[in-house]
Amino acid sequence: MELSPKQQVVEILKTKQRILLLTHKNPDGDAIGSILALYLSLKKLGKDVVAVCNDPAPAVFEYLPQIKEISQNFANGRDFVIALDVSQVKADKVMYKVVGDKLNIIITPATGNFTPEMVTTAAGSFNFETVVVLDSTDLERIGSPYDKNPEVFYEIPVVNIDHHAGNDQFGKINWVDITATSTSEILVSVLEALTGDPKFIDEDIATALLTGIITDTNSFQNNNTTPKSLTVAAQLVAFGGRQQDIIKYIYKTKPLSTLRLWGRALSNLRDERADRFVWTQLYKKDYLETSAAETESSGVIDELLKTAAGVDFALLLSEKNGEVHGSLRATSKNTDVSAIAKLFNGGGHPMAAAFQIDNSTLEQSGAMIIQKIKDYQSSQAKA
Ligand SMILES: [Mn+2]
Repeated sequence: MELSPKQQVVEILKTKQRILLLTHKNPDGDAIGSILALYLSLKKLGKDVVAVCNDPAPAVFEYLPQIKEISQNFANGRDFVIALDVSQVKADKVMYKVVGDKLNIIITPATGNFTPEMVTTAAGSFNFETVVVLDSTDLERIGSPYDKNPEVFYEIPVVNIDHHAGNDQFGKINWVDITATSTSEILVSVLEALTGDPKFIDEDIATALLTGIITDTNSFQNNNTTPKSLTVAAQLVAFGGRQQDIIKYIYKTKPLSTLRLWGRALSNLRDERADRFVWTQLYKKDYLETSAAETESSGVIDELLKTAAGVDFALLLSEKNGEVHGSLRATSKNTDVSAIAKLFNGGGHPMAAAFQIDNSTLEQSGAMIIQKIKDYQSSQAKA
Protein backbone atom coordinates (compact mmCIF):
# COMPACT_ATOMS: atom_id res chain seq x y z
CA MET A 1 0.00 0.00 0.00
CA GLU A 2 1.30 3.41 -0.88
CA LEU A 3 2.21 5.67 2.01
CA SER A 4 0.35 8.96 2.43
CA PRO A 5 2.43 12.15 2.09
CA LYS A 6 2.31 12.54 5.87
CA GLN A 7 3.63 9.00 6.39
CA GLN A 8 6.35 9.60 3.80
CA VAL A 9 7.45 12.80 5.58
CA VAL A 10 7.59 10.99 8.91
CA GLU A 11 9.48 8.09 7.36
CA ILE A 12 12.16 10.26 5.76
CA LEU A 13 12.67 12.33 8.91
CA LYS A 14 13.02 9.12 10.91
CA THR A 15 15.53 7.45 8.61
CA LYS A 16 17.74 10.37 7.52
CA GLN A 17 20.37 11.77 9.84
CA ARG A 18 21.74 14.89 8.10
CA ILE A 19 18.88 17.23 7.32
CA LEU A 20 18.79 20.70 5.76
CA LEU A 21 15.83 22.96 6.56
CA LEU A 22 14.88 25.92 4.35
CA THR A 23 12.10 28.46 4.20
CA HIS A 24 11.14 31.41 2.01
CA LYS A 25 12.98 34.72 1.81
CA ASN A 26 11.60 37.75 3.71
CA PRO A 27 10.45 35.32 6.38
CA ASP A 28 7.20 35.96 8.24
CA GLY A 29 6.14 34.52 11.59
CA ASP A 30 5.10 31.18 10.10
CA ALA A 31 8.35 30.78 8.16
CA ILE A 32 10.39 31.57 11.27
CA GLY A 33 8.15 29.59 13.63
CA SER A 34 8.02 26.46 11.47
CA ILE A 35 11.72 26.30 10.62
CA LEU A 36 12.76 26.93 14.22
CA ALA A 37 10.28 24.40 15.63
CA LEU A 38 11.43 21.66 13.24
CA TYR A 39 15.07 22.56 13.88
CA LEU A 40 14.67 22.29 17.67
CA SER A 41 12.68 19.07 17.35
CA LEU A 42 15.16 17.31 15.08
CA LYS A 43 18.07 18.41 17.30
CA LYS A 44 16.20 16.97 20.25
CA LEU A 45 15.93 13.69 18.31
CA GLY A 46 19.73 13.68 17.87
CA LYS A 47 19.79 14.64 14.17
CA ASP A 48 22.44 16.74 12.45
CA VAL A 49 20.31 19.61 11.28
CA VAL A 50 21.03 22.96 9.67
CA ALA A 51 18.39 25.69 9.27
CA VAL A 52 18.89 28.34 6.58
CA CYS A 53 16.92 31.37 5.45
CA ASN A 54 17.88 33.94 2.82
CA ASP A 55 17.29 36.81 5.28
CA PRO A 56 17.78 37.17 9.03
CA ALA A 57 14.63 36.93 11.14
CA PRO A 58 12.98 40.32 11.69
CA ALA A 59 13.95 41.83 15.06
CA VAL A 60 10.43 41.38 16.43
CA PHE A 61 11.03 37.60 16.73
CA GLU A 62 13.92 37.98 19.16
CA TYR A 63 11.82 36.52 21.97
CA LEU A 64 12.14 33.12 20.26
CA PRO A 65 14.87 30.98 21.78
CA GLN A 66 17.73 29.94 19.48
CA ILE A 67 16.56 32.29 16.71
CA LYS A 68 20.24 33.00 15.93
CA GLU A 69 20.72 29.34 14.97
CA ILE A 70 18.96 30.06 11.69
CA SER A 71 21.83 30.98 9.39
CA GLN A 72 21.94 32.74 6.03
CA ASN A 73 23.94 30.14 4.12
CA PHE A 74 24.83 26.48 4.23
CA ALA A 75 28.36 26.42 2.91
CA ASN A 76 29.27 24.24 5.89
CA GLY A 77 27.11 21.46 4.60
CA ARG A 78 29.45 20.61 1.76
CA ASP A 79 32.48 18.34 1.68
CA PHE A 80 35.82 19.82 0.65
CA VAL A 81 37.76 17.53 -1.67
CA ILE A 82 41.51 17.53 -2.09
CA ALA A 83 42.23 15.56 -5.26
CA LEU A 84 45.56 14.04 -6.23
CA ASP A 85 46.33 13.05 -9.81
CA VAL A 86 47.51 9.41 -9.70
CA SER A 87 47.87 8.83 -13.45
CA GLN A 88 51.71 9.02 -13.26
CA VAL A 89 52.48 8.08 -9.67
CA LYS A 90 50.38 5.57 -7.74
CA ALA A 91 49.55 6.04 -4.07
CA ASP A 92 50.42 3.34 -1.60
CA LYS A 93 49.09 4.64 1.73
CA VAL A 94 47.00 7.60 2.90
CA MET A 95 46.89 8.84 6.45
CA TYR A 96 46.22 12.12 8.24
CA LYS A 97 47.58 13.82 11.30
CA VAL A 98 46.51 17.02 13.04
CA VAL A 99 49.60 19.08 13.86
CA GLY A 100 48.77 22.27 15.73
CA ASP A 101 46.28 24.17 13.54
CA LYS A 102 46.99 22.04 10.49
CA LEU A 103 45.43 18.88 9.17
CA ASN A 104 48.23 17.06 7.32
CA ILE A 105 47.21 14.47 4.76
CA ILE A 106 50.15 12.17 4.23
CA ILE A 107 50.28 10.20 1.01
CA THR A 108 53.00 7.63 0.53
CA PRO A 109 53.78 6.94 -3.16
CA ALA A 110 54.14 3.37 -4.37
CA THR A 111 57.04 4.46 -6.61
CA GLY A 112 58.31 7.89 -7.70
CA ASN A 113 57.27 11.22 -6.20
CA PHE A 114 54.18 13.37 -5.99
CA THR A 115 54.54 17.07 -6.89
CA PRO A 116 52.34 20.06 -5.92
CA GLU A 117 50.96 20.34 -9.50
CA MET A 118 49.21 17.00 -9.03
CA VAL A 119 46.98 18.43 -6.29
CA THR A 120 43.68 20.17 -6.93
CA THR A 121 40.77 21.09 -4.67
CA ALA A 122 37.06 20.96 -5.37
CA ALA A 123 33.71 21.27 -3.69
CA GLY A 124 32.40 17.79 -2.94
CA SER A 125 28.87 16.56 -2.71
CA PHE A 126 26.52 17.83 -0.09
CA ASN A 127 26.51 16.18 3.24
CA PHE A 128 22.77 16.42 3.61
CA GLU A 129 20.58 13.40 3.02
CA THR A 130 17.37 15.34 2.63
CA VAL A 131 16.14 18.93 2.43
CA VAL A 132 12.86 20.08 3.94
CA VAL A 133 11.34 23.26 2.50
CA LEU A 134 8.77 24.97 4.73
CA ASP A 135 6.00 27.48 3.94
CA SER A 136 7.26 28.17 0.41
CA THR A 137 5.07 27.92 -2.70
CA ASP A 138 8.02 27.30 -5.02
CA LEU A 139 11.79 26.90 -5.01
CA GLU A 140 12.45 30.43 -6.32
CA ARG A 141 10.94 31.92 -3.16
CA ILE A 142 13.78 30.37 -1.15
CA GLY A 143 16.14 32.94 -2.66
CA SER A 144 19.93 32.59 -2.59
CA PRO A 145 20.17 29.19 -0.85
CA TYR A 146 18.39 27.85 -3.96
CA ASP A 147 19.90 30.21 -6.55
CA LYS A 148 23.45 29.46 -5.47
CA ASN A 149 23.07 25.69 -4.99
CA PRO A 150 20.39 24.47 -7.40
CA GLU A 151 22.19 21.10 -7.73
CA VAL A 152 21.39 20.20 -4.12
CA PHE A 153 17.71 20.05 -5.08
CA TYR A 154 18.43 17.40 -7.73
CA GLU A 155 20.93 15.42 -5.71
CA ILE A 156 18.90 14.77 -2.57
CA PRO A 157 15.19 14.22 -1.94
CA VAL A 158 13.21 17.42 -1.34
CA VAL A 159 10.35 17.43 1.16
CA ASN A 160 7.82 20.21 0.61
CA ILE A 161 5.57 21.13 3.55
CA ASP A 162 3.20 24.04 2.95
CA HIS A 163 -0.35 25.33 3.26
CA HIS A 164 -0.58 27.73 0.27
CA ALA A 165 -3.08 26.90 -2.45
CA GLY A 166 -0.65 27.98 -5.19
CA ASN A 167 2.08 25.53 -4.14
CA ASP A 168 3.66 24.05 -7.25
CA GLN A 169 4.44 20.60 -5.75
CA PHE A 170 8.19 20.88 -6.33
CA GLY A 171 9.16 18.16 -3.85
CA LYS A 172 9.77 14.46 -4.12
CA ILE A 173 7.37 14.34 -1.18
CA ASN A 174 4.72 17.05 -1.07
CA TRP A 175 2.60 17.59 1.99
CA VAL A 176 0.48 20.57 1.02
CA ASP A 177 -2.58 20.98 3.21
CA ILE A 178 -4.53 24.01 2.09
CA THR A 179 -7.03 23.57 4.92
CA ALA A 180 -4.30 24.30 7.49
CA THR A 181 -3.96 27.90 8.64
CA SER A 182 -0.19 27.68 8.65
CA THR A 183 2.80 25.45 8.06
CA SER A 184 3.30 25.49 11.83
CA GLU A 185 -0.12 23.91 12.30
CA ILE A 186 0.84 21.08 9.90
CA LEU A 187 4.07 20.52 11.83
CA VAL A 188 2.17 19.78 15.03
CA SER A 189 0.82 16.61 13.46
CA VAL A 190 4.21 15.81 11.88
CA LEU A 191 5.81 15.91 15.32
CA GLU A 192 3.05 13.83 16.89
CA ALA A 193 3.45 11.14 14.25
CA LEU A 194 7.25 11.34 14.25
CA THR A 195 7.75 10.95 17.98
CA GLY A 196 4.56 9.20 19.07
CA ASP A 197 5.07 11.13 22.29
CA PRO A 198 2.41 13.68 23.20
CA LYS A 199 4.85 15.30 25.64
CA PHE A 200 7.62 15.74 23.05
CA ILE A 201 6.66 19.34 22.25
CA ASP A 202 8.37 21.44 24.93
CA GLU A 203 7.92 25.12 25.76
CA ASP A 204 10.39 26.38 23.16
CA ILE A 205 9.02 24.25 20.33
CA ALA A 206 5.46 25.16 21.32
CA THR A 207 6.30 28.88 21.36
CA ALA A 208 7.79 28.68 17.85
CA LEU A 209 4.77 26.79 16.47
CA LEU A 210 2.32 29.09 18.19
CA THR A 211 4.13 32.06 16.62
CA GLY A 212 3.37 30.63 13.17
CA ILE A 213 -0.29 29.97 13.89
CA ILE A 214 -0.89 33.33 15.58
CA THR A 215 0.82 35.39 12.87
CA ASP A 216 -0.77 33.55 9.90
CA THR A 217 -4.25 33.97 11.40
CA ASN A 218 -3.44 37.52 12.53
CA SER A 219 -4.11 36.47 16.09
CA PHE A 220 -7.19 34.41 15.08
CA GLN A 221 -8.85 37.42 13.47
CA ASN A 222 -8.55 36.37 9.80
CA ASN A 223 -11.39 34.48 8.24
CA ASN A 224 -9.03 31.56 7.54
CA THR A 225 -9.14 30.78 11.28
CA THR A 226 -10.52 27.25 11.68
CA PRO A 227 -11.79 25.27 14.67
CA LYS A 228 -8.75 23.01 14.21
CA SER A 229 -6.29 25.90 14.43
CA LEU A 230 -7.88 26.99 17.71
CA THR A 231 -7.69 23.45 19.10
CA VAL A 232 -4.05 23.08 18.07
CA ALA A 233 -3.20 26.49 19.53
CA ALA A 234 -4.86 25.56 22.82
CA GLN A 235 -2.75 22.38 22.91
CA LEU A 236 0.41 24.38 22.32
CA VAL A 237 -0.44 26.74 25.17
CA ALA A 238 -0.97 23.66 27.35
CA PHE A 239 2.53 22.45 26.32
CA GLY A 240 3.96 25.71 27.67
CA GLY A 241 3.83 27.88 24.54
CA ARG A 242 4.41 31.44 25.68
CA GLN A 243 1.37 33.05 24.09
CA GLN A 244 1.71 36.23 26.15
CA ASP A 245 5.26 36.77 24.86
CA ILE A 246 4.08 36.40 21.28
CA ILE A 247 1.23 38.85 21.71
CA LYS A 248 3.41 41.32 23.55
CA TYR A 249 6.31 41.30 21.10
CA ILE A 250 4.37 41.02 17.88
CA TYR A 251 1.22 42.99 18.58
CA LYS A 252 1.68 45.20 21.60
CA THR A 253 5.13 46.65 21.18
CA LYS A 254 6.69 48.15 18.10
CA PRO A 255 10.13 49.51 17.38
CA LEU A 256 10.17 53.32 17.25
CA SER A 257 11.33 53.09 13.63
CA THR A 258 8.08 51.27 12.82
CA LEU A 259 5.97 53.92 14.53
CA ARG A 260 7.79 56.68 12.64
CA LEU A 261 7.33 54.87 9.33
CA TRP A 262 3.64 54.22 9.98
CA GLY A 263 3.26 57.90 10.88
CA ARG A 264 4.47 58.75 7.39
CA ALA A 265 2.11 56.24 5.81
CA LEU A 266 -0.81 57.80 7.71
CA SER A 267 0.12 61.38 6.93
CA ASN A 268 0.33 60.52 3.20
CA LEU A 269 -3.12 58.93 3.25
CA ARG A 270 -5.28 59.88 0.23
CA ASP A 271 -9.00 59.54 0.14
CA GLU A 272 -10.51 58.48 -3.21
CA ARG A 273 -14.02 58.50 -1.80
CA ALA A 274 -15.68 58.74 -5.22
CA ASP A 275 -13.98 55.47 -6.23
CA ARG A 276 -14.39 53.90 -2.80
CA PHE A 277 -10.78 53.35 -1.73
CA VAL A 278 -8.00 54.90 0.32
CA TRP A 279 -4.31 54.65 -0.47
CA THR A 280 -0.95 55.81 0.73
CA GLN A 281 2.67 55.52 -0.30
CA LEU A 282 6.08 55.08 1.25
CA TYR A 283 9.13 56.25 -0.65
CA LYS A 284 12.58 54.77 -0.28
CA LYS A 285 13.57 57.92 1.60
CA ASP A 286 10.78 57.30 4.14
CA TYR A 287 12.48 54.03 5.11
CA LEU A 288 15.92 55.64 5.20
CA GLU A 289 14.88 58.70 7.21
CA THR A 290 13.00 56.66 9.82
CA SER A 291 15.71 53.93 9.95
CA ALA A 292 12.99 51.37 9.24
CA ALA A 293 13.63 48.07 7.47
CA GLU A 294 11.57 47.29 4.37
CA THR A 295 9.64 44.68 6.33
CA GLU A 296 8.42 47.24 8.85
CA SER A 297 5.66 48.59 6.61
CA SER A 298 3.91 45.24 6.50
CA GLY A 299 1.55 45.75 9.47
CA VAL A 300 0.36 49.27 8.73
CA ILE A 301 -2.21 48.17 6.16
CA ASP A 302 -3.78 45.46 8.35
CA GLU A 303 -3.70 47.36 11.59
CA LEU A 304 -4.60 50.87 10.45
CA LEU A 305 -5.42 51.48 6.78
CA LYS A 306 -7.86 48.58 6.57
CA THR A 307 -9.98 50.13 9.32
CA ALA A 308 -10.93 53.08 7.07
CA ALA A 309 -14.69 53.52 7.05
CA GLY A 310 -16.85 53.97 3.97
CA VAL A 311 -14.52 52.41 1.39
CA ASP A 312 -14.15 49.03 -0.35
CA PHE A 313 -10.42 48.58 0.12
CA ALA A 314 -7.09 50.10 1.15
CA LEU A 315 -3.89 50.19 -0.91
CA LEU A 316 -0.31 50.67 0.26
CA LEU A 317 2.33 51.46 -2.36
CA SER A 318 5.94 51.23 -1.30
CA GLU A 319 9.37 51.33 -2.88
CA LYS A 320 11.28 48.20 -1.96
CA ASN A 321 14.36 46.66 -3.57
CA GLY A 322 14.07 48.86 -6.64
CA GLU A 323 10.47 47.76 -7.17
CA VAL A 324 7.13 49.34 -6.46
CA HIS A 325 5.18 46.99 -4.25
CA GLY A 326 1.41 47.23 -3.85
CA SER A 327 -0.56 45.65 -0.98
CA LEU A 328 -4.34 45.55 -1.08
CA ARG A 329 -6.81 44.76 1.68
CA ALA A 330 -10.57 44.55 1.29
CA THR A 331 -12.63 46.08 4.07
CA SER A 332 -15.61 43.79 3.44
CA LYS A 333 -16.36 40.43 1.84
CA ASN A 334 -18.16 42.15 -1.05
CA THR A 335 -14.90 43.26 -2.65
CA ASP A 336 -12.35 41.03 -4.38
CA VAL A 337 -8.99 42.80 -4.27
CA SER A 338 -7.22 39.97 -6.10
CA ALA A 339 -9.02 41.23 -9.24
CA ILE A 340 -7.32 44.60 -8.73
CA ALA A 341 -3.93 42.96 -8.14
CA LYS A 342 -4.42 41.11 -11.45
CA LEU A 343 -4.56 44.44 -13.30
CA PHE A 344 -0.83 44.56 -12.52
CA ASN A 345 -0.10 40.82 -12.94
CA GLY A 346 -0.30 40.26 -9.19
CA GLY A 347 -2.57 37.97 -7.25
CA GLY A 348 -3.75 36.75 -3.88
CA HIS A 349 -7.04 36.24 -2.11
CA PRO A 350 -10.31 38.22 -2.25
CA MET A 351 -9.50 39.86 1.11
CA ALA A 352 -5.73 40.33 0.69
CA ALA A 353 -3.66 40.62 -2.48
CA ALA A 354 -0.46 42.13 -3.77
CA PHE A 355 1.38 43.11 -6.93
CA GLN A 356 4.77 44.38 -7.91
CA ILE A 357 6.08 46.65 -10.65
CA ASP A 358 9.69 45.67 -11.35
CA ASN A 359 12.51 48.17 -11.85
CA SER A 360 10.35 51.15 -11.06
CA THR A 361 9.87 54.02 -8.63
CA LEU A 362 6.72 55.65 -7.27
CA GLU A 363 7.51 58.70 -9.33
CA GLN A 364 7.49 56.58 -12.49
CA SER A 365 4.48 54.37 -11.86
CA GLY A 366 2.45 55.77 -8.91
CA ALA A 367 0.08 57.93 -10.99
CA MET A 368 -0.45 55.16 -13.56
CA ILE A 369 -1.38 52.66 -10.83
CA ILE A 370 -3.92 54.97 -9.20
CA GLN A 371 -5.50 55.91 -12.54
CA LYS A 372 -5.87 52.28 -13.58
CA ILE A 373 -7.56 51.43 -10.28
CA LYS A 374 -9.92 54.41 -10.56
CA ASP A 375 -10.90 53.32 -14.08
CA TYR A 376 -11.48 49.79 -12.82
CA GLN A 377 -13.60 51.03 -9.88
CA SER A 378 -15.81 53.22 -12.08
CA SER A 379 -16.29 50.39 -14.60
CA GLN A 380 -17.36 48.13 -11.70
CA ALA A 381 -19.79 50.77 -10.42
CA LYS A 382 -21.47 50.93 -13.84
CA ALA A 383 -21.62 47.18 -14.31
MN1 LIG B 1 2.46 30.43 6.25
